[in-house]
Amino acid sequence: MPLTGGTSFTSTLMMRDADDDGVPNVPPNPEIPIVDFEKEGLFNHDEPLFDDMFAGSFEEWAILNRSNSDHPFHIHVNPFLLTHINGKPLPVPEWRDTILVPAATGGNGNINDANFGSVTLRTWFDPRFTGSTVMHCHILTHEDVGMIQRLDIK
Ligand SMILES: [Cu+2]
Repeated sequence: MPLTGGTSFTSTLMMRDADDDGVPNVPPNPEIPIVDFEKEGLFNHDEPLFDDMFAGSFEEWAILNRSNSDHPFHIHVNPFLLTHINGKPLPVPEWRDTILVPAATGGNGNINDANFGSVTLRTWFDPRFTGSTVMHCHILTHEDVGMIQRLDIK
């Protein structure tokens, strides 16, 4: 389902930084971000995002918005410490379970020339809670068309 003037919901990506290979798709399409990340298939509610999320561990995630709409990111179970918005550090990091990931800006109609919106957060998987949970866009019409991702914490 295309966003207005943008890309499909399912190509709004989230990834660990180490997964960002940055190899372009072929052929390039000005309405679809150039991506070839390990986690290109994000927003799969049937499969876990990563196979190696372990209770008791800390992780830092950058969540990139490669679309022309804001998307409120919401995660269940473990809140996170929000440290950056669009790469700018917050004066004081905030504990959240929801944060608006800003839309990409600029690009003159070519999403690949846009500056992607982003938030950076640190999370700790509380060892009291293992099993499956989800993160999703809190615009429920987006969630309902697929912006929801299963997480398995072992
Ligand atoms: Cu959304």
